[in-house]
Amino acid sequence: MTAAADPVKTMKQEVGKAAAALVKSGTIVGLGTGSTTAYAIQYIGDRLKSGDLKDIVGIPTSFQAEVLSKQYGIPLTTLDAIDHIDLAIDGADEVDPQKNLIKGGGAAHTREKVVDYLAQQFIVVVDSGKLVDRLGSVFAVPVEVIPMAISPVMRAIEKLGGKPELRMGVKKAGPVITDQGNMVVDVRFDAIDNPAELEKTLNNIPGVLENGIFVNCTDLVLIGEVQDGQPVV
Ligand code: ABF
Repeated sequence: MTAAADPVKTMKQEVGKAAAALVKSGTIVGLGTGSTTAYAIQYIGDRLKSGDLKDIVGIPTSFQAEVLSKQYGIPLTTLDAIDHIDLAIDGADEVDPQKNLIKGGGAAHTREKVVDYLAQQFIVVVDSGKLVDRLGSVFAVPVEVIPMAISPVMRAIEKLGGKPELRMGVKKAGPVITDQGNMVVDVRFDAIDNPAELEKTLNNIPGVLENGIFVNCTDLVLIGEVQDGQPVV
């Protein structure tokens, strides 16, 4: 007896497929991180294999994205070898009505922000559970910090009214370490009324490398949901 398909997984697959369908031949594609974008990477690979898509190169936003892209046969390049990115596809942890995002649940937001902000078109792939009225309602703001500055950064964040917590590994004991060798502090705020302002303030704290607030950069949000047990995008 076949196991009933997991509607959430199927929905993520549909969202990823919809994003992959928007990739044009001969373009440079930013490849995001997370489980939803992983399906977009898979379907881009399928399109290359079928010949439906040709002559693209990818810019991965994390080691995870790099490994997946190689697994699915997507040729990769680096930011030193190109002068633009045509389209970036990436996930998010929260999306507000102005299409501002909280990203970084996967501790990859630093490279993601470089690629996603450079892209001429940035597409976000999420399930409907990521939609919020105001950023910070559900997800804490991830902040990448150089290890030697963890203590003063956490004090500075508390002065801003945030509640910082060092992100610890789930399987591996000790703090999560980013692809850059830094740590992540997750910060809860009572209310984020001005995401653009907070994004600048956080990044001005000495020792902070990057935070997971993404503002004024998203062109299209593809939202998946499950209706009557069926995935809808
Ligand atoms: C990544 O995708 C992160 O910035 C974000 O936290 C995550 C969301 O992953 P998923 O699609 O698995 O919910 O880009």
